[in-house]
Amino acid sequence: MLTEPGHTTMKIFFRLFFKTVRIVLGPLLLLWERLTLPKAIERSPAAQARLDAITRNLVLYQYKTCPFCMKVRRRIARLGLNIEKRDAQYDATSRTALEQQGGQIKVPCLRITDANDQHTWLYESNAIIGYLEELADFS
Ligand SMILES: N[C@@H](CCC(=O)N[C@@H](CS)C(=O)NCC(=O)O)C(=O)O
Repeated sequence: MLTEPGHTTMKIFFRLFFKTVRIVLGPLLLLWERLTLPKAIERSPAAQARLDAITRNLVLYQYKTCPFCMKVRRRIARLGLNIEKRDAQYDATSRTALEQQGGQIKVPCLRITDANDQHTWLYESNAIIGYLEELADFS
């Protein structure tokens, strides 16, 4: 089916609008995040080491200024988890991996690697937070 010209114009307009919002609000959002990042809950060094061994198998694909990613990053900070983060917006390798292996360009996405080196790609901020909370609870 052919795309209507009006539809294409609207798409371009929205893309530019959100890009502008991101450019203007992005630095402010990052500053706010840095100033208000929650303090990590305390746990024993042994418990932290156990948790670190588990979270070594996790990678968060994200955009710096995506609000859903910020929500997940705040929870990661609060839970005191050490999780590698990859920029799927500007880092071409990460973006391609997210699209080809995860299945879609949507962030946040948590890549979970199992004992057989198989990856599961978990999308949706609430699902990721639920998964991380369970990990932190059981460790
Ligand atoms: N319901 C999703 C929403 C995620 C979402 O909309 N992420 C946006 C960035 S803020 C996205 O990935 N858009 C696709 C793109 O930028 O190409 C969640 O809670 O994780």
